[in-house]
Amino acid sequence: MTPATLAPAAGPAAIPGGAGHGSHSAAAAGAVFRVALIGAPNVGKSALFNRLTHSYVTVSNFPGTSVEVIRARGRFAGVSAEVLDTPGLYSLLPTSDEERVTQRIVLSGEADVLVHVVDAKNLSRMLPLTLQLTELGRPLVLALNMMDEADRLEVQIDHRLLQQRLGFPVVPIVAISGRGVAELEQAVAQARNAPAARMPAYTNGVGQAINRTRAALTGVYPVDAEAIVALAIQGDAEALARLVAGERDAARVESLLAAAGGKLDGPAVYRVAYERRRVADELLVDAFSTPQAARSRWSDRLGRVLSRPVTGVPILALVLYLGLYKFVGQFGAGTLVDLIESRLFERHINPWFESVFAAVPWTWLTQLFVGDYGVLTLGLRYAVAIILPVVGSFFVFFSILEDTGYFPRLALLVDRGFKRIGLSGRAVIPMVLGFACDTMAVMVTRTLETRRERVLATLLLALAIPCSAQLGVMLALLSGSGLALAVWSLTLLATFMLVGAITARLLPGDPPSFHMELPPLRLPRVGNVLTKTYTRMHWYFVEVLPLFVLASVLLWLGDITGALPVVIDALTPVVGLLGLPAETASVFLLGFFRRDYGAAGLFDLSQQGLLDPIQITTAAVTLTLFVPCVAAFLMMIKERGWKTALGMLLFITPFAFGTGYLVNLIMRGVMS
Ligand SMILES: Nc1nc2c(ncn2[C@@H]2O[C@H](COP(=O)(O)OP(=O)(O)OP(=O)(O)O)[C@@H](O)[C@H]2O)c(=O)[nH]1
Ligand SMILES: [Mg+2]
Repeated sequence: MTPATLAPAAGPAAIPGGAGHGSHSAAAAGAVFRVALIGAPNVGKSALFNRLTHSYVTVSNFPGTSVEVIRARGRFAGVSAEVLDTPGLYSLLPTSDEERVTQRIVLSGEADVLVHVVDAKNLSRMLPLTLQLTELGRPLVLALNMMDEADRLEVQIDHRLLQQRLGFPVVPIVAISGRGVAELEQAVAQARNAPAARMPAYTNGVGQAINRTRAALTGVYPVDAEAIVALAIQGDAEALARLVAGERDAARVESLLAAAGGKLDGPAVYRVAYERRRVADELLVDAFSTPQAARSRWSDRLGRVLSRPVTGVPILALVLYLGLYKFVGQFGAGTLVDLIESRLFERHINPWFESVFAAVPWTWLTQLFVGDYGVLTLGLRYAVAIILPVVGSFFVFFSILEDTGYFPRLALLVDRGFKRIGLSGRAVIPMVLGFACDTMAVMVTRTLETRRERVLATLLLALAIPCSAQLGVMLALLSGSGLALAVWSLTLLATFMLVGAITARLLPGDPPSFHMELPPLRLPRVGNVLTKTYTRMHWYFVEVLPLFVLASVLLWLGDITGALPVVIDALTPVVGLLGLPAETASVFLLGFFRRDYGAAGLFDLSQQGLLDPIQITTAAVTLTLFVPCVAAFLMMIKERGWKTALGMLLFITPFAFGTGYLVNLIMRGVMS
């Protein structure tokens, strides 16, 4: 068999008279050109992006970390360029929203150079996407990332041979250490002025179908129309729309595509994909091989242990116990909070603030800063003394788990249970991220394939998944009583399953399918864990502190205008129905701004000995089920639309209070 080659000399000639490229769109001010990093999920695009631009975007060991396009400046052989980090995709034929984002970037032609980032050890699986990218007729560079792992597994890659056959640069790199990145930068700088990549010589009717259709087109397209035609033949709606817009004749486009499809035996979507696969296999002859022996490694074995129910469930319980209960709950929310809150704030900072304001003659001003709802004594204290240590320790724990590759195994483990509530194992990632931050998680529901699944996941996130800040404070609050902790966790779990199962019945649509790539288990890198924790804490603070201050100011305003007592009076019978003392009314008011703010308030009350275990449980359950913070609600509106978001709010509010009411009733009944 003669290996295929795409080198310009032997490859198909450019179609004469073909539509030119769209103008090389000007990149951001000062940048001379634009580079887009494209590739499958979890191959290290973001890690490479951070190297190229010296910026930081999240890098995690699971597919679907990036769901948005991020842009930053880099330098390539001394020339400034804008670099785009994109959400991962398996082919240019998208199956979910975040893949669609990347497809749009690629088809819009805004990138002057495309860098296809692949996981070198899985090169064979990823090369068909390289071929699909060549169809765009853009300068292309293939970055073989994770060469460290490929070397360790003794994967043989002759990148020079491959480069010769492809006709564009192939550069082995290790994004996390920087190995080969300088060469890659050089290659990108050169590729910019080199001939563009060309579509390979597809046979079995595929090349003919694409070329014929292409030749009949008269419109002007931002990238080589071959790529768009190939996608349209495969039934992609976006590509079809582009063709119809370019030709201004829907009927003709349709008949052209029908004729092309007629040339293929079997469904076009598979024929075209199969053809790319075939050409890729030919290109890899003598250039790529994996040793069989490297297959069963410790990480594979451990991975199976983690995702099989018999062993996986106890391990999950252990991980939760050690990570959440011991580390976040006892160390973070116990030891650290104690240190900062009781030692630092109560003994030093608060008295100092108070003494400073004692000299101020205006009571209203004193109240604003150091009163009951003072910006300093309440807002700052809750944010810094209670929530900061809790979120901090949670983010450390979470980042470690993220980087090991445990989450995809967890997804496999719970897939069957999730099916019952209309979700697939894929939804595990947003759900787990919800424990870090619901706002972030609602955004990540984009990785789910159907709208039905996205709505379900958003509702469950808003209702039953407490975010890290809240979780930590709740754990600290509940850890005094085993019963309270048990009732709280079981109520949340039951709500999650029950509301999920019922909503899944009510929402029309098919149950989702599940396929998720399993990345290898890796030892977390300390640097990445620390950077990630720091970035998240920073982000959290920028987000939280203004809200806390705002809430304090509003409460203070209410207090001095006399409106607050009226609202609290109105709320008192409601909390009374839940068997809670009047003091909790203001806590619920705080919880309206952010649930963790409310949780911190509960923690405060319980430390003053104002709540018995039943009251703690009731208040904790109600507050946890209650809508997330204002930011999460805004994100729900942004991602799901205001009607759906408002509908969820209207359901969740009475549901939370109703459940609290029942918990109180049942516990009092049972315990009396
Ligand atoms: N060993 C090794 N690990 C790497 C390398 N590059 C990235 N990783 C790891 O691979 C995982 C995925 O990296 P990301 O940069 O988040 O991957 P991505 O392509 O942006 O993923 P998505 O955003 O999900 O599409 C992380 O755990 C990285 O630490 C590499 O060259 N060698
Ligand atoms: Mg990424």
